Amino acid sequence: MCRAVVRWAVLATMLTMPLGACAQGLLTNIAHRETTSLNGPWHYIVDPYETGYYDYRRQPYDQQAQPSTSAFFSNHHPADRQELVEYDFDTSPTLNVPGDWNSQNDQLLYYEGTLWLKTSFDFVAASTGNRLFVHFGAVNRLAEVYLNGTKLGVHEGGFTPFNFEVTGIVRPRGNFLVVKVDNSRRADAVPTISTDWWNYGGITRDVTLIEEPAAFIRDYAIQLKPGSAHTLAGFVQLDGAATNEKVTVSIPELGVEQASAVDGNGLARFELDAPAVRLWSPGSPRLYEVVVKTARQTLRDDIGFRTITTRGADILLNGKPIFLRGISIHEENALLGRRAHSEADALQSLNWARELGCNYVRLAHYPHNEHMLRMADRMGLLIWAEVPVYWTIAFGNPATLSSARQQLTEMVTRDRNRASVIIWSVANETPPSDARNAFLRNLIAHTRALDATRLLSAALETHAEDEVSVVSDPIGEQLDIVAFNQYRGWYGGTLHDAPEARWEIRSGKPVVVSEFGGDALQGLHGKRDERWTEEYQEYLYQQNLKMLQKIPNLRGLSPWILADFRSPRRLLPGIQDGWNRKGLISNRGIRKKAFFTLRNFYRTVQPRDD
Ligand code: GCB
Repeated sequence: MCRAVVRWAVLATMLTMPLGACAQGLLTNIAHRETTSLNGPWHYIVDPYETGYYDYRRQPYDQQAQPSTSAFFSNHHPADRQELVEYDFDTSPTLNVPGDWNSQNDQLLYYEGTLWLKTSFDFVAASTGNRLFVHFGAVNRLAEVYLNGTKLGVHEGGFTPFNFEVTGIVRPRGNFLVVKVDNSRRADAVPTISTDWWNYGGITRDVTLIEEPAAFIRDYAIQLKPGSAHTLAGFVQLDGAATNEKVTVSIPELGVEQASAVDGNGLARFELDAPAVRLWSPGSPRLYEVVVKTARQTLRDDIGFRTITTRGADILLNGKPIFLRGISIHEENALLGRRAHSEADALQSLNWARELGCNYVRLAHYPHNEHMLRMADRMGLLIWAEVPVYWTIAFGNPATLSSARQQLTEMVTRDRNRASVIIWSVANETPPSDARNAFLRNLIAHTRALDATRLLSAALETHAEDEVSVVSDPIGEQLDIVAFNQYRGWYGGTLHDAPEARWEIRSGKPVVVSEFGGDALQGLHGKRDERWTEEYQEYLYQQNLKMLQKIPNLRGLSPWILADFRSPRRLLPGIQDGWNRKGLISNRGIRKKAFFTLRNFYRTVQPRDD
C-alpha cells in the first residue's frame, strides 16, 4: 500500500514520478463485484488557502509530518469547550457524490482549487479474511485520500479510475473517508492550463467499497486473437494468489471452458476455441456472458467479440469495410449543464447520436465514464476513446509524459473488454515539434504494448501550402488511421468555394475527419452568411460535407459536436454566455438545422444491413 511513510531521500524521485503512481493495481469490472456504494451527500469544506493542512505547515506531500488534529483529514471534534478547532465537517454543507461542485452551488461555478469532502459509513465484512478496497471512478483532478485519518495515497488525472486497499483500516462503525480534491490547472499536467471545456471539479464518478476474498480476480482480458474470427485469447490477473492457483474462463452459451494455472505473479494466459461465436457489430451487438472463476470467487461480465483492422485505405470491421458515421461528444449533460455521470446521462447522449444516424462516437477529449462504453456495447455504437493530451502540453517534461502514460494505462485497463472501443487516440491538435513527436511516439508504443488488438489514431492538424490543405504530420506514419480536425468556414477559409478546395493527404491509410463545425445559437435565424445563425451552421455543414466527400481515403467523420457544452473561453454576451455553441443540439435539447443536414447525409451513406 502506498501508505504515508515516504522519506526525503525518495521524495526527490517521487517528484519526477506521476503522483498517481501511488494508486494501486486497478480492479476492473466493478459493476459485477461485491460492493457497497459510498455515493450520496458528502460534507464539504472549500479551502482555497489549503487551511486543511493548518499548522502542518509543510508541502502537501511531506509525509514525515505527523497529522495534527487540526488537519481536516483527522475529522477532529473538540474534546471540550476550551479546545480550539476551526472546522467541522458535520455542520458543513453537502454536495452529491458523484457530481461536480460547479453545478451544485452557484458560488462554486468558477471555483478552482482545493475542496475537502467527507463521508461516514459503517461496515462489517462478510468474512474476516476478506480484503477491502475503496474505488473511485474519477476525481478531477488531484485526489488525496484518507480513511479514518490514515493517508491511503494520491491520484492524479481527472478522468480515470483508481483504488486503494483499506483492509485493516475499515472498522465496523464510524468510518470517515476524506478526500482532498484539487482541480487547479497546471502547466505540466495532462490536460494543461488551456482547454476548451469546463474544468468541473470534484468526485465526478461513483465511489465504491469493494469486498474481495484474500486471493481475488483483479483484472482480465478476453478478445478474439488477432488474425482469428473464433479463437478467444486473453489473461486473468489474480491478486494475492499462490503460484499454480487454478482459474477457469468459460462462456456457457458457447459451451466453452478453459482452466489454467497462474504463475508466480498471479497471471494466467489462456486461449479458447469458440467456433460458434457470433460476432458483435452495430447491426447486431451480440454480447456473451463470460464467467471467470477461482475456488473462492466467480466474476461475470458481458462481452462482445469482433475484429477491427485496416487494409489499405479501408477500415474493416469483422473483415468488412465500414464507414464511420460519427459525432464528437463531451462528457456533459447539456440539459443540466453539468458533468455527466449516470446511466441516464449516457443514454441521453447515445440516443441522440443514434437519432442522428451514427454508428460511431468520438468520446472527446478524455476517457468518459464506464456507463458510456457499456451502453455503447449494448446499443451497437463504435467508439473512439482518447486521453487529454490536448493542444500544447509540456512535451519536454518527463513527469507530464508519465502522467499521460498512466492515464492511457488506466483507460485501456478499464475498457479493453468493451467491443465498442475500436480506436485508442493518443492526442488532439498537438503542433508537431521534436519534443511532441517523441512524446507521441512514446505513447503510441505504450498503447500498442497494452493492447495490440485495436487501431491507434490521433486528431492531427492541417496546414496550407499554395491554397492546398495538407495533412503531412510525421506521426501519421505510426498511426493506423490518419485523423485531422479542420474548421473551414469558421476559423478560416470561405464556404461558397469549399467544395472545390484541394486536399493533399500524404498517406495511403484510412482518413477520418475528427472535427469540423461552427457555432449557432439555436433559435437565431438569418441569412446563410450571418455568423451564429442556424442557417450559417447548416450551410457550413452542407459545404463541408461536399468538400470532405472528395477526399478519396475518407472512411469516417465525427463533426464537432453533438450538443452545446460549457466553456469558460466562450464569452460573447447574448450568444455564447459561457457555452460553445457548435452543438447540433442546444442546451435545451432542441435540434438545430444542421442536425438534419448531417442526418440526411448519414442516411445516404448508411448500408442496408446496418
Ligand atoms: C477544436 C478542439 C475542440 C474545440 C473546438 C472549437 O479544434 O479540438 O476541443 O472545442 O476546436 O470549438 O474551437
